[in-house]
Amino acid sequence: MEILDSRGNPTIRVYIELSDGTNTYASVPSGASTGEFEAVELRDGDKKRYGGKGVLKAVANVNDIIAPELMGMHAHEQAIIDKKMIDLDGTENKSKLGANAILGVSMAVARAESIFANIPLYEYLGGAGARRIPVPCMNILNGGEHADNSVDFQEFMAIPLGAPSFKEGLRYVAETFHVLKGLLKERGLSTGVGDEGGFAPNLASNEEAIEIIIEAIEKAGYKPGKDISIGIDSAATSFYTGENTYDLKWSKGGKMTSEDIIKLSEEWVAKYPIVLWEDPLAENDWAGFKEFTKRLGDKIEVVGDDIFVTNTKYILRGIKEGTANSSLIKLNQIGTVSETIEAVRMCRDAGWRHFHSHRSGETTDTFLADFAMAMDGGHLKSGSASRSERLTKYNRLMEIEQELGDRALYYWK
Ligand code: 2PG
Ligand code: MG
Repeated sequence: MEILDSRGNPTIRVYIELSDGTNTYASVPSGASTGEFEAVELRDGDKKRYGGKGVLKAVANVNDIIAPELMGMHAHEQAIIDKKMIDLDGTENKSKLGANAILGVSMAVARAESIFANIPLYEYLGGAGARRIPVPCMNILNGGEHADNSVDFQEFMAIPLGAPSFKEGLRYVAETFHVLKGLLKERGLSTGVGDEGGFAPNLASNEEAIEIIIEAIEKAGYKPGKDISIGIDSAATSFYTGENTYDLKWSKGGKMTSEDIIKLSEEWVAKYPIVLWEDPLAENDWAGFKEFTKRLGDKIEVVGDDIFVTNTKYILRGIKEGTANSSLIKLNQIGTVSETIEAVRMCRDAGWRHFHSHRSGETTDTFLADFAMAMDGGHLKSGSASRSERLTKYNRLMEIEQELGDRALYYWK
């Protein structure tokens, strides 16, 4: 069925029933700062409904094309079911049936089997070794395409590396979020939030975002770089204007080249407790990315999101060329659970990290929490300490940590 996501746009929810009566469902998220080569999210294009964003065609593809083909298959045959849908679609980017339709089914199948087997989803997908709770990288200040403020970089994350457990880590960064609100208020700045629940104030520069977050960390009683570190997702494709030009409206530099961006990043990494930087350069700027990694890759995690789109074809190129040292992982960028696991496997084999992520348009589905846990990447991002579609994933991880008790692990690297 068609449901609405956290931005009020249609998305798809897939219901599934097994022959023993087990039934469940899964809902699919949707991005705003999407990579050019992401699998295709099928939208109706009928301007009379939701400005063309309806997903009734994707729903029909599930009901009329996918469902009859899967009837009689076993829900534990995830890879076979996913392959079947990939073949049914027949395109390279899932544009015929829609990655939203296919992923909804793929997730629902995994969840149904875990319920049938009476094993938590993270354990079904990750085995008995799945006991490390990912560090929450909390995006407490939003900019770029996720807000309408004067900050070019999309996400500023507080990362509680020094916490003894997930629960404590979440508390560290949630407290920081509340202190940040107070600081913004004191300065007469807006405390309204962006798409991922982080504040979206009009600041004088991108750098001011880092400085005010560090101030909030300290005021909350934590040590920057020890208890809580910083991560950035520039989502640089969104301000790349072509021909080696990045148009940063809110930096002293203004129009910058790749080299200018790298120099600025080096300054920031030397000055601030930054441990992770996602999409510092645009998705087509492979050379810039490589240079960035050459100069900063031994100091921080360099994550490719739009450039790799959770696709082994691009991750492999990145591994060969030394483009990054980590890949963002989003189920809906590639469109099936099995292919997402392949992307993770490729990262692991190369000694890369994999950073698990929600989308800016989300639902209250908690699949991501279990999936990140199962893949054992050590960290995930699910937005800020506001908006329930963000917190539901963090809360699910607290639940898992409690369930695991002494078996639970919490560390970054
Ligand atoms: C990103 C994501 C999630 P979107 O760029 O990493 O934070 O944003 O879902 O809009 O692509
Ligand atoms: Mg990103």
